[in-house]
Amino acid sequence: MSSKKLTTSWGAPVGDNQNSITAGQRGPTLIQDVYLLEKLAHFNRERVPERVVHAKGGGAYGYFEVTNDMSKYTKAQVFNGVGKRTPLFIRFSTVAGELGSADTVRDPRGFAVKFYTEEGNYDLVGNNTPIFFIRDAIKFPDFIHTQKRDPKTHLKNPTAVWDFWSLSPESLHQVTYLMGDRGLPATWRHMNGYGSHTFKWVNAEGEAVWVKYHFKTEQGVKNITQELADKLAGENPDYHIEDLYNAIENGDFPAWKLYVQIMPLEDANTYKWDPFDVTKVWSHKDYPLIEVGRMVLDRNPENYFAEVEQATFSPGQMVPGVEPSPDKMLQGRLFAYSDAHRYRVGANHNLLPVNRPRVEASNYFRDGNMRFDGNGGGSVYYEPNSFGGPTETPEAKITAYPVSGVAESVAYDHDDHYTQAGDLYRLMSEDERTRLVNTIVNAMKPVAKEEIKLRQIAHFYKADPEYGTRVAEGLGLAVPQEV
Ligand code: HDE
Repeated sequence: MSSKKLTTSWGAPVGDNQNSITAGQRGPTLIQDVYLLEKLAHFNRERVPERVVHAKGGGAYGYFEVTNDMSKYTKAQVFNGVGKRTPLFIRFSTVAGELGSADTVRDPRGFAVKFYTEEGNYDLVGNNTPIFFIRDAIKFPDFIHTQKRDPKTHLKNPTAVWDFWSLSPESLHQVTYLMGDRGLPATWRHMNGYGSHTFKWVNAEGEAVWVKYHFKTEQGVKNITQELADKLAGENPDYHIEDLYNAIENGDFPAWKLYVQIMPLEDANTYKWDPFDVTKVWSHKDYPLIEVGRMVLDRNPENYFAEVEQATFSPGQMVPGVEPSPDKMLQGRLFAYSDAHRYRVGANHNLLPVNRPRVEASNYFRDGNMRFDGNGGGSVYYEPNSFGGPTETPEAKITAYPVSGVAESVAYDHDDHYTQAGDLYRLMSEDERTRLVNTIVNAMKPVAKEEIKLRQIAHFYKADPEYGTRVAEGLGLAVPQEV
């Protein structure tokens, strides 16, 4: 078998990859062994900063196929024309753990899809839950601090977790979801995905609607028990990565159906829930699921670092026909992701093969770290110009959207954090409720201050008196007397 010549990074043949150059057999190593220096120096630089959240994950390639034409609602080509196929890359992840942490911990799971559409990349960066803990981006760094390690002990800190949640009652719905059975998906293949936020779709006539995305697993939703999750976390911390990899290698391609909920623009002013509040869902009775298409994952990446670690998803990467809503979380995310990419991967992250659009990107951006393509060659590098440079597409402008108001720091005006959390509790079977309460009681036991526990119990009680009572009893604390 003929093998390739081993070379330095500058392509010259390597004479010896086992023995460094020394001054005699026992002499010190010579600085002139530049290959050794390069090898050690490159090794020191193998790590890039891990994602500050969603550090641990796995990815796969696949395609999306339209089964129901959406041109009535959006001009986005990816959702138009029955049978239309668009290649995609997906990354699943846990949120709070580090790169080497266990896959089966109780946590939301990231569900980030990059559609390589004919109009550029469209990233739908969602989770396996339709809601979130908070609803204003300004709270995110503080929230994540409580999910990560305590700066003094470098341990997870349940007191901080429940202190923050009990003082941020908008989290109650997502906390109930997370502490329930769906907080421990059996595998990534056995969970649903959600865009979570409300987005805007615009059709070719310029008519807009509000939209929410739901990916429903064709494998069926399957969860595991806390006991099994704990066992797997010890025995095989990479359980979910391995499961997805093996399923795809074995030709058992996982699939999801994509549905949307569509809300007419004007309903946003009168609907009983603020549709831009990501801690709330829209009732499926009010806005039924409409099928859009099917996502299939059929190819594993060739190289984890190149394709999964360096993948950069951003809710800001949209295509014509998809626009943001005024959701305050989404608005913050429009900045945060691309900023993370510039820091973590570099200003030219979109030139990397996994991130590069499948259509040619042509613009007046030039230079920057690791500009490894032709950098526009000798083409015109400013606009306006008289040299036939790339031109605008007026149809791709955002749709006009009237806004009014006074600039101020202002909260959402809907303060009912309890009805939907209570509805979720009441939807659960008796067994599920018992597991939910046990999980919460075990999670809250180590909280250092009784005041925090009581405050949180009062929230559970407001959602449903039985819910609050059972948690209080489990913790051996007083049951609140009134709502
Ligand atoms: Fe993220 N989030 N997030 N997030 N998020 C990141 O982006 C952030 C939020 C989600 O596989 C980071 O590239 C802010 C909601 C996924 O690469 C960072 C806010 C939802 C992934 C970031 C949120 C998500 C991330 C970390 C509040 C579900 C992994 C590094 C305004 C709808 C994507 C990076 C992947 C990753 C910020 C809230 C999902 C720091 C500021 C809500 C799936 O930019």
